Amino acid sequence: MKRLIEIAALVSVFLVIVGVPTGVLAYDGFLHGHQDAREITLVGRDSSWSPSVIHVQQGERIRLRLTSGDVVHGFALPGYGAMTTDVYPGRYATFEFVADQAGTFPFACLVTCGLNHNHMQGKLIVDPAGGSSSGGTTQ
Ligand SMILES: [Cu+2]
Repeated sequence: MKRLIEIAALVSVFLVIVGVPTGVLAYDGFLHGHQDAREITLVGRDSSWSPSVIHVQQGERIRLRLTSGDVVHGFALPGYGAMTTDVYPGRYATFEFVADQAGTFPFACLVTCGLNHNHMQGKLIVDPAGGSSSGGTTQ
């Protein structure tokens, strides 16, 4: 009987030592990791962004890749935290975030890049979870 209690105690300890970290990691992966981010590339050129309108679904993990096709631009998406960066030709700046807020969020260039710089704007449209959407990106 004593031996049976020892075995049960060992099994219990084993389950706690292995099971708890495994469960925590699995839960964390479920929340953050397993779903790969949807990658969207934005190109700044001739004082405009392509695409200028980005449609995503609320809850999607998004990886924005920003580059320039001509001169140095800047990028700001104020609706999603402090997403600002310079955007250089031939390089990629990357932001990864979860589109957790539904709505329309303007983005713009922050560097005076040409005569039409003030028009270098676009918008991120986050469709509410469960709502209908055409999906994808549009010009
Ligand atoms: Cu600009």
